[in-house]
Amino acid sequence: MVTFVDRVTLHLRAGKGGNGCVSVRREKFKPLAGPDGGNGGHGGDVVLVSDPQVTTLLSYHHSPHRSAGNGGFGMGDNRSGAIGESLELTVPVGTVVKDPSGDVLVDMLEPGMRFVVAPGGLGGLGNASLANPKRKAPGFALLGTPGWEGDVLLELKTVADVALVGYPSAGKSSLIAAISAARPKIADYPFTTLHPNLGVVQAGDVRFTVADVPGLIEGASEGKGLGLEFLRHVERCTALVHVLDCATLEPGRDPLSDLDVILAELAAYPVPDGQVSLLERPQLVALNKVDVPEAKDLADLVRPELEARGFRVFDISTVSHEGLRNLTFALGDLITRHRVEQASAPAPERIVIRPKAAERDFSVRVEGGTYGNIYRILGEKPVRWVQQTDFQNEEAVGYLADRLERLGVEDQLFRSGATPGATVVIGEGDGIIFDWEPSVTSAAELMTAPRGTDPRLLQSTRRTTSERRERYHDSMDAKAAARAELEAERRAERGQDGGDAE
Ligand SMILES: Nc1nc2c(ncn2[C@@H]2O[C@H](COP(=O)(O)OP(=O)(O)OP(=O)(O)O)[C@@H](O)[C@H]2O)c(=O)[nH]1
Ligand SMILES: [Mg+2]
Repeated sequence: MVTFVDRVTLHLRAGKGGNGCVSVRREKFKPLAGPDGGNGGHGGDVVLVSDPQVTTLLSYHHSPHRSAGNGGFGMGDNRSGAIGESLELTVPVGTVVKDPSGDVLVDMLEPGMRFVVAPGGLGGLGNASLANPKRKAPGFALLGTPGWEGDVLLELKTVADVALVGYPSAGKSSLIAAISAARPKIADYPFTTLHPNLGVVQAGDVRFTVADVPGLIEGASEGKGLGLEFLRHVERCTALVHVLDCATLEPGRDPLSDLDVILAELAAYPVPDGQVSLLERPQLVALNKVDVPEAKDLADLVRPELEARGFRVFDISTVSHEGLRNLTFALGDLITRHRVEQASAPAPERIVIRPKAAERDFSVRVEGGTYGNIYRILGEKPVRWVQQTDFQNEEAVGYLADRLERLGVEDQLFRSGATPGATVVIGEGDGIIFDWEPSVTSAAELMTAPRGTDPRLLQSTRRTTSERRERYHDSMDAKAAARAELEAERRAERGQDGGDAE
């Protein structure tokens, strides 16, 4: 049964945004009292939170499909849809989040870090929000956009100050059990430890963490034993302790050759860019099992040689607890010194995760197709706008066209050589396909008239000032003529009447 998992692929789906609502307010004596359709709620995000209480990615191994709640629909009477419930996934401190191609998205190396790994979709605007002085009663609303959907890779890299490395059965787990409250499995067969164990050690007033990783053997870098797989967990350690077994009865093994083998394996481990290679970190040697008399003799024998090679050497026994205090205090000093150095060193550049600046741009890609060129419009905005459009609703489609026009998509299409009737696709894949009918404003460049003239000017319906003046005079003349006629008629009538009376 698996009890420890340090690598897992998560399949995530953030919540979909709720659709906006089309609704018209009705009042007793005013049945059409304006739009009142509410906005859809935003979809919930999937958020990773680093939590020191969590030590394994096991739960994600068992259920890697996770999704956040969808946003609710907008409703009439200006009621907004409910906001989708966000999903928080707790991960151990030291989890590295990567995209499927292996690029690091974020390194959760501090407790309490939050990373929105899958942002939820946007809720669509209701027709109340789409109303403006020019468009008083929109008969459409925007749809919610889908939330982010995809895979991410979680990789746990334990964060500890000290790592214990050595052959199997050298007593690494026994050591961590003797100096901390950790209780790993201890047994006299190789590869007892199958996953890293963490312990907290208190030495005087220094407190530091120690990691025990599975044993290494010759050829580990080629995958022998458990391989170098678990050295990922010592990557972030400040110091290494070589635990050497002085009581082994295996032929061909002694503390010195063991150390050489381990050093060679460690040298073969590639650390990520920007980190100190394992062998350049401070290293101490612990000669273990000195409670056994022969082991004590052997330790005395090899100590000068090790010291000559520049290592600080400690005789220890995890059974009698001999030498453990010296070792932990030496480690405590080392860690304190390192911490002071770190604090005085210029702070490493903090990675600030900003929401991606909304892409102002879009691009038009020309692709050859069986029936002539296809013009593909790519860019965050056009793609989102298409997602928000209800294609059953003509008004909504018109709104989309207006938005695209305003962004300058049409001009760009002309510049790319599109002609009326050309096939235009928005987004990758099949996307939304339509035959393009340019609107008048951007048609100027399509005209075949000579440069500097525009045939549209000829059919201009706008009157010039002199024309207007002429028209005015004409109408004034006409009015004067009409008045004169009326006057003449009246006079004639009066003449007749007068004639009768006289
Ligand atoms: N006599 C004696 N035996 C010890 C001492 N430390 C560990 N052992 C024994 O050595 C054996 C292996 O110990 P572990 O702590 O499991 O060794 P390990 O290095 O963690 O081994 P793996 O997990 O297999 O890599 C056990 O049987 C322990 O009881 C010691 O100081 N003295
Ligand atoms: Mg062990």
